[in-house]
Amino acid sequence: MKKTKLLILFLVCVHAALAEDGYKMWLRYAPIPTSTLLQQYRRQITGIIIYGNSPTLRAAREELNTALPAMLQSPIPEIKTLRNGALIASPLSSLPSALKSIAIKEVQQLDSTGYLLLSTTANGKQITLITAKDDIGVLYGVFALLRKIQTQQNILQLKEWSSPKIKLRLLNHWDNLNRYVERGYAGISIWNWHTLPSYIDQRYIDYARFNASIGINGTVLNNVNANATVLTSEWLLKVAAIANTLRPYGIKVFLSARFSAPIEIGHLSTADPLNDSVRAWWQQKAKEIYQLIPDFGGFLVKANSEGQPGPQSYHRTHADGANLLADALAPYGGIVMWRAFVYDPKATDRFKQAYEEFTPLDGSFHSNVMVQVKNGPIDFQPREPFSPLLGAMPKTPLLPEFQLTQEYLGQGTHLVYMSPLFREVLQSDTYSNGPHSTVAAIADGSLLHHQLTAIAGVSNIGNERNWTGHPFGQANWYAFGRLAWDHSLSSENIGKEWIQQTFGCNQATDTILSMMMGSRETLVNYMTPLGLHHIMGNGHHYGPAPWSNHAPRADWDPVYYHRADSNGIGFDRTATGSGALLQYQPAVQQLYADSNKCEDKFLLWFHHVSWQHRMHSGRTLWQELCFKYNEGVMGVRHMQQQWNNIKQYINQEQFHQVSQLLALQEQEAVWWRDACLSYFSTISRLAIPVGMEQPAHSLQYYQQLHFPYAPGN
Ligand code: BDP
Repeated sequence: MKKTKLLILFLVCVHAALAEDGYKMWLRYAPIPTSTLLQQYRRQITGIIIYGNSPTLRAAREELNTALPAMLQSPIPEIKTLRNGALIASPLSSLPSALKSIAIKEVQQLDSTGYLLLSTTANGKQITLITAKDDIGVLYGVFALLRKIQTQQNILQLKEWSSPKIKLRLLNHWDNLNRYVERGYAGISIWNWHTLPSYIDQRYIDYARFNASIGINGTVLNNVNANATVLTSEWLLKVAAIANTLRPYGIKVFLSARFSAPIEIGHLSTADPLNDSVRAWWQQKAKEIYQLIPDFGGFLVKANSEGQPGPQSYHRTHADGANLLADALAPYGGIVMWRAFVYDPKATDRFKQAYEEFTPLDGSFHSNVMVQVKNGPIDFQPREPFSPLLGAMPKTPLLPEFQLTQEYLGQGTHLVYMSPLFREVLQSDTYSNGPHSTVAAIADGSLLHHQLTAIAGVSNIGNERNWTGHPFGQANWYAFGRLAWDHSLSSENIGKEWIQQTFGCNQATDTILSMMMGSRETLVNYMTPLGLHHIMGNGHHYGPAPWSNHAPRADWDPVYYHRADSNGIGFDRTATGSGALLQYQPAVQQLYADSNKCEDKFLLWFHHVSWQHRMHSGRTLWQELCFKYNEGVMGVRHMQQQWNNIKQYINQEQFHQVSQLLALQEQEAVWWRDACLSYFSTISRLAIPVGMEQPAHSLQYYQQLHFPYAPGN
């Protein structure tokens, strides 16, 4: 006994002494400080019983064995018989009958992957029960209990059950096979294809743990700008090795499929979806995949978009293309996620295109096809109205796509907590089936009773030690998973959970939460206030370039989006302009149609208004624009102060890292403000109000900055 105690003490000291490099993210399992709560946990959990022995239950056991002794700083042995303080983690079917009858009522209410946490008495012993219909539910329950302990909540009278609202909760990796990550700001891809399938990096297992801990249950391994090589027999073995590693954690593997693969690796002369040889090729490919990966999830496809091949090259529709792949996967239960991210340089307004191309196809997709729709009509901007396609295809299950990697939100250097962005979109009412037709209700299938339900987040993960580059990028991965499981959770609660698990439960929590909660609005203010959008540098999308008008396509140019001229600024999308607003339901149109009533935050999305336009604040548009840009810069400075105030609670390494990043963010916020206002001031011929900080450089200076090696491009 003495020896074990000593060993634990030693381990605890080593744990504390080891520098926190962020690798463990929200699963740090730091020792709970001595307190009555710690005493309670120690009384409450004295031993572990797991009935059953599947790979998933072994993962659950391992997690408990790692986490509990570390947090409780006392040995928590595996035991065979019930005693006071037994923690039981097992699927309902494996429980002894006495326990089964205690839990059966609640478990029946769960879906196949939900979990139940219950404090109860059995055979006169006080126990904690984690149970579910299936092993994966048990693993989710284990993570839920560990989250409670990490966030130092009472676990005395647990009676809590939870099932995910959305069935498929997916990460989309934009990882190329050479490990370059498109729009990646956290190093290269974690998938080391070269050493697969023989070498299984510990990172793959930890990746699975992190994802399972927040309920992510699917991952698309490769970039939507796909390389057909991943579908060759040699590479499928590598994919199978990843699938085998992730499977115990309930995570299914999917691939981005290149539509022209039958030509590129199948040596056919066409990829025409109605051609018999092409159909046979995909069927054979699906068969091969399922022999290696029996639970393969399916394909994600970007077709006829930004130069990717697709069915339109053969005068076929998106539905023809999607159905081709869907038919090949159907015998095995696989699905196709067909992306609606399409736009044509000839279109009058890029905003309108996905809707125009896809709504006529509603009803023509086979039953295992989902259409994947970006959250906004343009492209993952700091703020967008919800995509009008969401709600406009009632016969087709739609799957909203968010972007966790911060392509347009400060990339690798800006602290931006994106949960408020996700929530803003999920809570938006599309009115597509009357009031309360929220995007969330479309995603979870409740609005139109779709059985296939999913949500996707473009991953922000790379091989940097802390996974996401910016330490606060972890919060976006975390929040996405938590909201995918339960979109009714608040950003505050999710943020608080993340902070406490990541930085410990201490007096810094409220300050960090306040930094996070304001951060997205702050970014919108210093980048694209009042409904401006897509005014970042061409191609790499780093930094401001509202003057830019030389792209190969007009709809890649900022001037296309802000339309500033001597009269005013903004994109008229009302009936008098491009008419994009008419793609929404009348109730939504009403919100935005009148430039005097439209919320400031969407004003320039829908209206071209004069520089003198009177804003809700009483200021003119020009004054308001200056005011907002300034507010953004001040917001970053405020975050810097807040961070400095909590220095004593944060470990040195992390404190220093975030301080430096915030300093960079401040410089870049100033740059955004000064470059944009300098430029807009030459167009409006109005001066930046006296008393406001004035740009340090001339407009020409900002215009000549260029970034040939900006990351992720
Ligand atoms: C844009 C990115 C581009 C992606 C594209 C997509 O700039 O790299 O390939 O989206 O989603 O945001 O397909």
